[in-house]
Order: sequence, then structure tokens, then C-alpha cells
Amino acid sequence: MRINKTAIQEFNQPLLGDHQRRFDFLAGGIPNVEDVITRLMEFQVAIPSWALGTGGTRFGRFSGSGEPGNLEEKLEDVGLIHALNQSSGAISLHIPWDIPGNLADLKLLAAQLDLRFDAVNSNTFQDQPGQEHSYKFGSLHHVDPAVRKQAVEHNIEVIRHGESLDSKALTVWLSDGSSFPGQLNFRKAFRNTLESLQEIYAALPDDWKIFVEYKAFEPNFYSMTVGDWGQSLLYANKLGDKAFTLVDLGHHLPNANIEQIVALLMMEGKLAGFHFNDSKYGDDDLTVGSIKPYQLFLIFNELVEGMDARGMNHASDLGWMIDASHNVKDPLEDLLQSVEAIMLAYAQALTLDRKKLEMAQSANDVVAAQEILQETFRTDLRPLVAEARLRAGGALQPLGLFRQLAIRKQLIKERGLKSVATGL
Ligand code: AFD
Ligand code: MN
Ligand code: MN
Repeated sequence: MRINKTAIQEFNQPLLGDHQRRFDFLAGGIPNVEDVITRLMEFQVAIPSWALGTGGTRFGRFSGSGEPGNLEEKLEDVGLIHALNQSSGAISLHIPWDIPGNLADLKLLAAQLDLRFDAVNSNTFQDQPGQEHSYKFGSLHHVDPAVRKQAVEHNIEVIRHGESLDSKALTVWLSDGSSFPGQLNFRKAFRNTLESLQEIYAALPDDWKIFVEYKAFEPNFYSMTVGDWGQSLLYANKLGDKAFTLVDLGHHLPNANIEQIVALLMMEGKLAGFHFNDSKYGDDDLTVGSIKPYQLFLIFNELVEGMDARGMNHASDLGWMIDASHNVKDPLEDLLQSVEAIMLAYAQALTLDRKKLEMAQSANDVVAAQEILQETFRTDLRPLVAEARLRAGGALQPLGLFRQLAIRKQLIKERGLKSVATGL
């Protein structure tokens, strides 16, 4: 299904008066408000193709209904989100879950929905039917060169798929690691991984990047071969200028200071971008901003400060993506909430009085520094984000319109009660 412009306008119409009043009140206190709105309108967060169906745990999966059954339907789903919020104009594909079939049709559909193809993701954490070698004991780090070769070739094949869709980056997340002491020679595992990554790197087109994603634990529980940002950065530095470290918010040990990691990676010019999600305990893949919205704001604060210090383009120089799993919520509703949380944190970082913060820092005025951060964090910027959305042609309340149009009901009618999305 598609949402037409008229439906959005009709929905917005009765809400306009109230919105205008709230926006005017807020805008009066923001000196660079027009600039902030332009930046918000430009900022797009990619939706992963694997987050459009219901997730699950090893204990079970409670399927939703009307899930997208093929790649075209996944594009349609992202198109729905984007039509509502105008901030989700990209989709990130996971191969082989989403092998592009008819390229011309797919590209046409993407163009109609105003979507581009973001980073492509390889999968060497599962065995596929008919695959010669198993990844049970790892892929790029494997002790057997034949397994490594197979995994390298898969990554190169993913790049080729990405090229055909005008993607510009490959994200590599490895489940490689060990679950017991003594299982692995760490140095050899690192070297093997590096050599494999070098082969993949050599196959990257000139204008492509490779993102090396790290994760502290799971599925391996004793060591992960790309376990933290230090290890990822080692690989990225050794690989070269097109290699970067990707931060997934859920991939740290508890209480890690992610904002500091981000600041330093950016200082080194090695931050690839983000997989946004939220968590209480580990890689929980919960809705962005649902548990730790203050941390999200602090991260965006570092991002904006760091990007400006390096003269970077906020919208295009880093990769912005959600990486979440939806076990109990409707995936589309969850994604709408996540994007809203990201836009809000970005808006907060854009409106922070950075000069004042710098002065407080120079004077070691710890109290003032906290006041400045929290003054911004506690200001309700939702009307600002809504204004940007309105000007871009989106809905004042995306979730409200999603429910009013009974979109899920429509999707169930089209796709059936039992359609299950490919992927996790
Ligand atoms: C993993 C990572 C990574 C990977 C995904 C697979 O976050 O981004 O591609 O799950 O679904 O935990
Ligand atoms: Mn991720
Ligand atoms: Mn993850």
C-alpha cells in the first residue's frame, strides 16, 4: 500500500493550529531555528531490511501479521515509514536474505518511494543451504583457509550486489570468536581476519567504504574477534582510508561511555556511523531512546561537535541506520518511534549553546556545564522536529496517522495473516 499526499494533508489540517502555536513559542528561543530545520529535513536514517518483520529470541518467535514477504514489500514498508516521517529515505539490505532480483524494477520502485540503498550487509554468521563449508567455528578468522576463502568471496559478492543498487558501503559484522578459553589463538585469529578483510578491501570500488562493526559478546561468550572499538580500529587503520569503525549502540559491555568512544573515533577520522537501538542489559535491540534517551542526546552532542570540528556534512558523511529487533511491538510503529527519538536527539544537539558549554569547560565550571546540557535536554523540541517533517511533506504525528489509516490492517489484507519476513 502507499500513502498519498492528500491523506497526509487531511490528517495534518486539524492539527495545524495547535502545532503552529507550540512551534512559534519554541522557535522564539532558538536563534538559528531556520538552519536547524533545514538540517533536520536533510537528515535521513536508513531502515534495515531485517527489522521489518517480527524478531524473536532463542526461546521463541511470536510472528506478527502482514509482514513483508519479499524485497519489494520490504521496500514498500520503508516507503510507508518515509512517507509518514520524511526522515527514513534509505534501506539497508542484508545478503543473502535480500538478494535483489529484477534490478530495473527494484530501482524504479525505490525511486518512486524516494528511497536509496544504504550500506549492504554480509552474512557469515549463518550457514546457508548448499553451502560448502560451515561457519560454526567462524568465518574470516577461521583456522581453515578454505572457509576464509568462502567467506571472503561471499563479501565480494555482496559488494557486487550493492554496486548494482548504487550502495556505497559494505558493513561487516562477524560472529567470529570463541566460547571457551584455549579454543582460539587470539593473535592468529586476528591475523587471519585481517588478511581476509584485506582481500575484501581490495575488491571495494574506489568510492566505497567498508564498515567494521564490533560486538563485545554473543554469539561467542569468551572472546569476539572484533570485540570492541579498539580491535575494530586496529583493523580499520591497517586496512586503509576506506575502512571505518561502525558503532552499534547495543554492542558494548554495560555502562561503556559510548559518547567518548564516538568522540575519539571521529577525532581520528575513523567513525563509520551508527546502528541505533537501545538496551538495558546487552544487545537488546530495543526501540531507540526507550531506555536511555539522555545517553542518546550525549552521543549526538559529541557527533555534532565532532562533525563540525572536521567540517563534515551531517547528513551524508557518516552512515545512519537503525538496527533493532521487534519482539512485541509492530515493527513499523517501533521504527517510527526510533526515528523520532533519533531526530529529537539530533535536534537537541543542534540547539545546544556550544559556546556557553565551551566557556564552562574552560572555566572548570562543572555545575554550569551540566546545567547547559540539561537545559537543552529538558526542552521539549518535538514541535521543532514536527515542523521540519511538515515542511518536508510528512505527517505532524506519523504514529497517529499510521494508526488512523489502519495501515497494519491494510497490510494484513494484502499480504495475509501469516506472512513471515525473511531474515532473523
Ligand atoms: C548483529 C549486528 C549486525 C548484524 C545483525 C544481523 O548488530 O549489525 O548485521 O545483528 O541481523 O547483532
Ligand atoms: Mn548492528
Ligand atoms: Mn546487534
